[in-house]
Amino acid sequence: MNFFGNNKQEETAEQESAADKGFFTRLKDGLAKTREGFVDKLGSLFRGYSKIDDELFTELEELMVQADVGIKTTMDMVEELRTRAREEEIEDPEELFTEFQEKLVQILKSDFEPLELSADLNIIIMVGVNGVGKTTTMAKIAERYRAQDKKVMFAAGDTFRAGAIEQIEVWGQRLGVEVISQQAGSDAAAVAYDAVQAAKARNADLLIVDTAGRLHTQKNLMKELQKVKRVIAQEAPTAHKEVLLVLDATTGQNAISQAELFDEAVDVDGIALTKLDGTAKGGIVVAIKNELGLPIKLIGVGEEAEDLQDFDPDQFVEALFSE
Ligand SMILES: Nc1nc2c(ncn2[C@@H]2O[C@H](COP(=O)(O)OP(=O)(O)OP(=O)(O)O)[C@@H](O)[C@H]2O)c(=O)[nH]1
Ligand SMILES: [Mg+2]
Repeated sequence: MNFFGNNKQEETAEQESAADKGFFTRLKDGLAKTREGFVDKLGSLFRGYSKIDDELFTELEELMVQADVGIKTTMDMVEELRTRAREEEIEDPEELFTEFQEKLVQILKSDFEPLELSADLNIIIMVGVNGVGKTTTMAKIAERYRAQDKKVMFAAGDTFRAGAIEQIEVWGQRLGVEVISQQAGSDAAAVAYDAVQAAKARNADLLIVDTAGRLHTQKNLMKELQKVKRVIAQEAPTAHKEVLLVLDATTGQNAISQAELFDEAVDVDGIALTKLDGTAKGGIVVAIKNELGLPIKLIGVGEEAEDLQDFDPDQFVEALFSE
């Protein structure tokens, strides 16, 4: 079965042949910077102490904040570890490290919801600030479902940035995906309207709507997104609809405020977190899970189609902590 097929996702490191860079290896490679810049340091920290004291907790807090776990989540986690150490009379720092990892899995596991096509017609609206990876992520999603013989269509809803329509048309040609577009500068909601009619007429399984990057603080542009969403809801009432917010892992804590404002404006259903391969601060995953209450559906760990993966908390933690 193709890379994106479901059974591949259950593959373990041992089952991968050397020739086929499989799912787990890609994940591990993609998280290399975070492993080196955060997890290895955590290991050294816990191993470097012979007893558990305030200094250990202070150093732990510093490491976590540096890795973008965020102040709030860091404080919550460290407080809980202190309590556990006291109540369970843990004296060995390495045992505390195990507790730490368990807590991490627990946070990451809440609301585990992968992307799924659950209706006859499924519509994904890609939203996010400029340059986070909306268009490439939608191409990667399309490639996944094309490989499962689904009929996928694109709506060229970024009518704003120069070259955006051409970019999506190039992807469409490369992937064999029909693109519905209008000329540059036209109304994004009108493109969405056309695209929904076309998707219904062609019995598409999945329509992915690109949108222009916008700052979460630009109120008028957020209104435009609301209009796109409204038109889609009116024209495709029975379709399964998702607003997928794309966040760039390298932007750190700013990603949290982006998510809050997009969620306020258009009710985000899930997050695609891109460019995890480009940062040592993968702790942002923990902050997102703990502070936003929004499911991370997909993670990007590289530039290739296969580098867009379902976010699987167990695999993620295994890839982070494996030697
Ligand atoms: N390393 C890495 N690069 C990525 C990943 N996802 C996207 N990119 C790169 O990020 C850059 C921007 O991607 P786009 O898809 O054009 O971003 P966008 O959000 O559509 O940008 P605008 O349309 O300008 O708002 C491209 O060079 C992508 O290849 C990822 O997971 N890892
Ligand atoms: Mg784009």
